[in-house]
Amino acid sequence: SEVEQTYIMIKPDGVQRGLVGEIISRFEKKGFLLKGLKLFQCPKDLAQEHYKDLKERPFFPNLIDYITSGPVVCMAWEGDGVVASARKLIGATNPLQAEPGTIRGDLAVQTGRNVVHGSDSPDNGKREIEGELAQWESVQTPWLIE
Ligand code: DAT
Ligand code: MG
Repeated sequence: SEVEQTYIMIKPDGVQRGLVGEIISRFEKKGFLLKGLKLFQCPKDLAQEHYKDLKERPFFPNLIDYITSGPVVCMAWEGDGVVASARKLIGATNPLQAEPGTIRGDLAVQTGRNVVHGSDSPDNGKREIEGELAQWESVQTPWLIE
């Protein structure tokens, strides 16, 4: 079976607040592998597609305005169990309910400004990354995985 990947996106508030390095560090230190990264201005139609499961919710227009309000940092992270583990590192959707030690628990206060996205399943991870990754092998791999 292929190695699991998750799509992590630092939202415009995370970029504007200078939290890019801090957030990347948490995934690096955990031992996951960075397989892709770009700074990207998300167009409205792609934001609507990304959050299409929420399109009937009252906050949907605000969510789309927020995600398209400035550049985001798009990343693919790889490792065993990375999807569920990244969700734990990120913390609860509402930052006031997120545990201290999580990204949202430490760095955010409002659901509508919760600094980071992480895929909720391996299938969605695959779908949200959609190919176009450089092929490379990290020298860390044999020191992380026996
Ligand atoms: P998560 O980002 O933790 O996977 P989600 O997929 O349920 O949460 O929702 C996606 C984003 O939509 C979430 O990060 C912030 C926004 N959102 C969700 N529920 C909300 C609510 N009740 N009020 C305002 N924004 C909300
Ligand atoms: Mg989600």
